Amino acid sequence: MITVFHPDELGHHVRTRLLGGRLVEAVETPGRLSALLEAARTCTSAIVEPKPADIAVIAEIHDGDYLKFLETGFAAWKERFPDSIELRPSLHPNAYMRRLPDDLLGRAGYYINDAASVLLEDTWTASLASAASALDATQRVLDGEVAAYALCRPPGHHAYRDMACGYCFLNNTGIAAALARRSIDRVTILDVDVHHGNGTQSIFYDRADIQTVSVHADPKTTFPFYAGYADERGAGAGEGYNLNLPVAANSGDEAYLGAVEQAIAATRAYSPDLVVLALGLDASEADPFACMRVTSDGFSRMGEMLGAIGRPTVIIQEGGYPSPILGENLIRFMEGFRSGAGA
Ligand code: Q9C
Ligand code: ZN
Repeated sequence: MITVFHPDELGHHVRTRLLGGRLVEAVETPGRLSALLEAARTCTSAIVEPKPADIAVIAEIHDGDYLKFLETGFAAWKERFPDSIELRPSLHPNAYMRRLPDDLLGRAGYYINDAASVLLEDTWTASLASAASALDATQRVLDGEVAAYALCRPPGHHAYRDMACGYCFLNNTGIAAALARRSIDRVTILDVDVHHGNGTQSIFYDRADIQTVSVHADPKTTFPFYAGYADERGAGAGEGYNLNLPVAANSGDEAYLGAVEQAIAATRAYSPDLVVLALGLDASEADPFACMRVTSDGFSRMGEMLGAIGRPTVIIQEGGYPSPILGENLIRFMEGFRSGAGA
């Protein structure tokens, strides 16, 4: 299996995160990508650069004005606030008021859901590079590779059609699925990141051609809080094609892998032509978010179970934050995946 990665993904260096009313050290950093890249050098056969992203595929998943905001918003912000180093809005629409205004501050709050999703000068180029890696890896699998790994950063699964959320700007797995749907009929996006894939769920909620399945910490206690419950099953033509498998916070291997097994059963029942795997490693017992207690052995077993689905698979990196075993967890996952796939 090859790794697809673009050096522009090392940009977008946000220094801080807001926690408990204070700015503390960021965790979604270029450094976490370097750790994953070093691991990928040992557990995959080669690191290759993607070709530039096809914007037309991205525009199938995201709103055009939102994309323009990501591309030009920081420069406009800089003009208005010359001393500012980052675009981080402090007010947002809600269920009672959600018109799109003209003013930049108003638009920034509209297009960015939370304080975690900070826009910098090079956020757009990093996000485009991340999506390019996802698209390139997907094309390789469509062309006949059994599996490919897209080392994506920024991550994507919290990003909505028109809203950045939870460190995510472009929904990489959704964009990968859109490309795949140009040539195949059925795609499953299977998400094992410890956080619910709320953006992905929203984008495909009313569609039957792209099944969305997410295993995650119960949103009653864990970000993104407002979505990810088991009774969210899809709507209209998409009814029955969204599956949420919340797991109690602080659970270990047995509970988390039990939910992954259910996710795999639902995937097999749908019988997709291609699986897009949203691979977050933040269910780790050592992850700084401390949501779940999955061990390195657990990631190896998870990889084996997912490899054994036996479908062409694009593995797309989502979360997973700095810890002494972040790289090891990727290596163990990939070893497991290869052995499960019989490759
Ligand atoms: N105190 C991904 O793993 N901050 N995103 C939560 C809770 C956002 C995680 C703060 C966490 C986003 C891709
Ligand atoms: Zn996550």
